[in-house]
Amino acid sequence: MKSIEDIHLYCFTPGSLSVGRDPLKMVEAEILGGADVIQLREKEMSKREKLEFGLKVKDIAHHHGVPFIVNDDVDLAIILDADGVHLGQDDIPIQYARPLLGNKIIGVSTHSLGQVKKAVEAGADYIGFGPIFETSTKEDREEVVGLELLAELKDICPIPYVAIGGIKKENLSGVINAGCSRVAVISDILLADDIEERCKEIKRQLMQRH
Ligand code: 3NM
Repeated sequence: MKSIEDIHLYCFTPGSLSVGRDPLKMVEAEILGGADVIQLREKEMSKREKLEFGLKVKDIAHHHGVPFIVNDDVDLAIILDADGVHLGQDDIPIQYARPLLGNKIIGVSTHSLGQVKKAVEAGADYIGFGPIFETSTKEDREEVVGLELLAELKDICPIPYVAIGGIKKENLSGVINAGCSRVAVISDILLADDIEERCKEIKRQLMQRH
């Protein structure tokens, strides 16, 4: 199984972006294209639907040796025996999640250097940092943090950090030039005609400069 250090291309279940395609096939295409982790991120499913769908996603991810992470829901992460959970700033604080999750992976979304520092101190295993660029994927999105702030993380963040928000094949070089070879991408990958190929193109760029 890949570890957190191996995470360069961070991918997601499609949510509303499946638009008629089979969501499990989309996840498999991401993995075949080089996704290093899959996050269950389904804003429109009930908890029960997420549970049933999550079991199938976990099977596919684990079949390929890829970790499976649950967004937001600590309880679902435990029930699904996921490899970890990803917590937003409004979710259960890491201090409460850690005793329940033991040594499972805990990732935290951050939108400022202050939030990064706090998440590291609280014992996060990795950080999501964004939005790097404008994005319409997230409804309650924060102010764009930009590439300059991203570049500052290199010296101050002792754990792996993943850039997120508006990252596309076309603007990826800016992220890499800011010293970051770990990215989380939703729409550019899940709306691509050929998901596997888009992942491969992004992964190739990330690994070239890593
Ligand atoms: N979190 P896309 S931005 C899920 O800033 C998410 O923490 C963000 O989607 C953050 O790749 C974002 O389509 C949306 O822009 C990312």
